[in-house]
Amino acid sequence: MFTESVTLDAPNVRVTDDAIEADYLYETTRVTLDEVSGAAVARPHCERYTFRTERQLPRLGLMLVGWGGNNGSTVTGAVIANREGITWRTKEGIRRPNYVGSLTQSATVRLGSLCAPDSDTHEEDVYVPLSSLLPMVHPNDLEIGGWDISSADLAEAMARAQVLDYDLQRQLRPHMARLRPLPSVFYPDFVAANQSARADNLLPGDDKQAHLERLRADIAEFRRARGVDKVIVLWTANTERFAEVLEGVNDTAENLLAAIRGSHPEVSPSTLFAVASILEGCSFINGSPQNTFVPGVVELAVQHDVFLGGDDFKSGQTKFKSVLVDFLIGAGIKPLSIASYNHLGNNDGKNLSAPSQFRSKEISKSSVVDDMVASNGILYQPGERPDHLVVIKYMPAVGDSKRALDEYESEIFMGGRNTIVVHQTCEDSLLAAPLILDLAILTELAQRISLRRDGDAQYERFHPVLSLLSYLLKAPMVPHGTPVVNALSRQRACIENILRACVGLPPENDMRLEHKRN
Ligand code: NAI
Ligand code: DG6
Repeated sequence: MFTESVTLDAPNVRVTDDAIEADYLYETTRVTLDEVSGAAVARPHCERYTFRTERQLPRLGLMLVGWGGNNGSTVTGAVIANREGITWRTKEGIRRPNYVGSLTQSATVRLGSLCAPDSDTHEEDVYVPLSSLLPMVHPNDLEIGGWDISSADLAEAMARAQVLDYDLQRQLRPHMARLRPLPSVFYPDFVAANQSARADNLLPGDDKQAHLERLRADIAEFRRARGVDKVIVLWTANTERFAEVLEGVNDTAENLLAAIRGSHPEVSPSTLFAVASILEGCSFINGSPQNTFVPGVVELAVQHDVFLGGDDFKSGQTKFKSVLVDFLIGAGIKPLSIASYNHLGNNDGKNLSAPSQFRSKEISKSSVVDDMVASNGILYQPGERPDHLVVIKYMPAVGDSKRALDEYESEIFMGGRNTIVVHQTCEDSLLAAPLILDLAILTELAQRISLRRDGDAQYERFHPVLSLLSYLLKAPMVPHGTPVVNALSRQRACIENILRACVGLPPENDMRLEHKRN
């Protein structure tokens, strides 16, 4: 059964006007290797934590870099349509705005099983909205703004994107025409040459320090003018080429700041935005695949205790891949090859038709099965991996409606073969837009959570590299030296179980012993 809201009856939880404090037993398994035999030695381990979540919701600003792109205009139009309750006609009838595809707005979690009062009988499962576990900002309340190298206002941008239905665009037009992206930094060397034609809204000159100061001032002015308590900056602009990581240039925070002062050519626009955001104390999320987060950026974020999330929205093909390959390898089946082909006709596809921008995407799309392969030493010898091919082609005629074709060839029992072929068609931006909202909402929530281990004097925040967001990103960035998890179900369980911990509930373990006893 489904119910809309949750009330807590937990002795380990204290709810005040300011915060929810939950005492929590964190149980893990610690493994050591036997020095003689090399066998794994497993020991159960528990630690007591207290999670503290501030209850007061801020007025949240979301600044999009690439606001006038397909994702930027689609997410903005969708929020306005939801906020204003705009319905629209299609040939199938009247449509209503929604947040389908958003984890925080449209997904549920199993709270527990329904029990009669004072009884040990467990009946059906009870599901609640994921967003009902903790106070979260609602997307309708977001203040959205941002930058674009194209001067088109958001109404023109929406029309150019050709994503939303015409009758919706028609009604959104007066709202969107008032929204105009701020001028941005454009270093043409980082994106495809074919993007220069739309670059008519640029910060003058090529002094990167001056550009940094201007971006910082933009953020501060947005905060002031819109009266928001917090700002999150999110890159949904074009995919850039990878920046070279150079000793003395972008390898440390100090060197990076000096490189900006010297307008070094390897400082990319996205890195400049990340630095501006960090220096303004704003979390920064990278929705594209390039290495915005060079080591100097990560060090700067740690110094300023600001969250970074990245890289590259995980919307369709890759989400499916991270489920399917997890299923195959988890079932003891050996994927031998993965051929991932797609074509699309939007501006993203146009930009990705250039080799170095395609290469950035190829890297992030290819990394998503690494941990699953490494997890199974029965199927794969050390260093062995499935062949993995990624192809992206620009096909203007299909616009934003991306076509993805994947073939998974696996080895099954006794040398047999299993071939699975998947064909997916969908509007790319309608998959990505809800992820933008989730990334902002979860990042803001993470800013209000702190945790304290028993015996520690102080609460601490999550590490500035916010791996909690992995579910939403193709190539999840994690704190240095910690394992990357790509399997979608594990990434989702991480979010769900952390939210449960914050309200003092045990993690979902799916043992269901209550239904298995005689
Ligand atoms: P788009 O090309 O429609 O939008 C990008 C916008 O960024 C354009 O309006 C462009 O003018 C602007 N731009 C380029 N450089 C800029 C700069 N330096 N400063 C400010 N604005 C700049 O692309 P779309 O479809 O919106 O995708 C955006 C990004 O998200 C791309 O990098 C894409 O690879 C990535 N992405 C998209 C997914 C999807 O499903 N739509 C999924 C995963 C990633
Ligand atoms: C073509 O691959 C364009 C890309 O920007 C993708 O559409 C985007 O990265 C989404 O990829 P996926 O694999 O998450 O569907």
